[in-house]
Amino acid sequence: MHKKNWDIFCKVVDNFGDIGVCWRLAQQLSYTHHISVRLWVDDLQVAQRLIPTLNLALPTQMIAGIEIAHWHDHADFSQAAAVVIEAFSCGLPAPYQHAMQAHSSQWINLEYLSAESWVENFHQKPSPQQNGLTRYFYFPGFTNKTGGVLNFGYHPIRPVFSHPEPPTLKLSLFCYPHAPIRQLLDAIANGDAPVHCYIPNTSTLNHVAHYFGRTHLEVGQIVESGRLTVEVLPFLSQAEYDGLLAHCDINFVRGEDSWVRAIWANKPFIWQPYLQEDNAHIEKLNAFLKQFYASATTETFSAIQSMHHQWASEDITTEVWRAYLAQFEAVKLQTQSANQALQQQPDLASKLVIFCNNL
Ligand code: TRH
Repeated sequence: MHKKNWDIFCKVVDNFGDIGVCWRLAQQLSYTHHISVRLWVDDLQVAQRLIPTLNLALPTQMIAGIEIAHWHDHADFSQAAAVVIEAFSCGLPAPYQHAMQAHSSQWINLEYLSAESWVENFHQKPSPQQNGLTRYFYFPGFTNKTGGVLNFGYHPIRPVFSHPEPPTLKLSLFCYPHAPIRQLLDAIANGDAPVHCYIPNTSTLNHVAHYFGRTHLEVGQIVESGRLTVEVLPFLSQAEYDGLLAHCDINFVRGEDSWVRAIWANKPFIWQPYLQEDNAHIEKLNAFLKQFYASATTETFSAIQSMHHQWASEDITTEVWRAYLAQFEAVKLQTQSANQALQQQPDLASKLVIFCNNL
């Protein structure tokens, strides 16, 4: 029997990953584990981009069986849950911590996903706090000794496309603005295979517009260059974004949540890790590639690695894109078998529930 009431605290630091991960976790705890979840979010506007039915005027509201509460200084923090998830070391309000003491709540700090080996040593480690509470570190990861990978998939909603089934390779593009976007588009335009590229409307769209010699691009617009066709999509709901990943043959993803969804979409993907100091993101990337594609042949691994390294280091050449496509069938098979292996392990939410029950 598990503890039935959980609170998740989510601070939107930048981008969409903080709320992306927390919203998915909240839904999986609720749907699969029948836990009553309250999700505290400090920035409802960002949350609304992923959850379009969210009402910005309400301090608290129920969506898909989850209570979403606006986290601000004057919110009512008097009722602490049995289990409290602090996402990505976002900090918990002092009055809420008092309520946790009175309620003997469990305190879990959910960390970022990484395939690096040190994660196993820090996963589940307790950190006693001055106020008598114990905060536990929970590290998601790809091995049995880590916290697992979040695996809540929506029944994907297919976005509305202008060209639902182009007779070409379908690609989705979601990346950070410093990625070599123009070089990638150029490599595709000059490549051998025709590619239809769906791009949801984010801050990178102006780079795409510049590539086509325009000041901006509108949602719904379709532009072409050589072998490349670009279709601009609106920023999608999270469920529709999953639908886009399922629809495409190759997905360019970033950060944490879209990366995980690309893995579960079971299609070849190129992951751009969140930029960190001292090239820590490259170490994270290398650890993941080594772990995920461990059984790939040298040739296939090298094509995957070169593509990722160039994408992360801001320079893509036509040769690397060609080499990647030449290995495409092998990359597909490797991705599918790595996906299957990962599915054999318990997912993050299930492991988290067991961990909290056993505390
Ligand atoms: O937005 P991100 O770059 O988030 C990042 C990372 O999580 C990073 O690790 C963290 O440090 C930083 O935030 C604070 O990328 P991520 O994690 O892929 O999150 C994007 C979310 O947005 C994901 O849930 C998918 C969703 N999404 C949509 O719902 N619709 C869309 O159209 C697109 C492009 C994305």
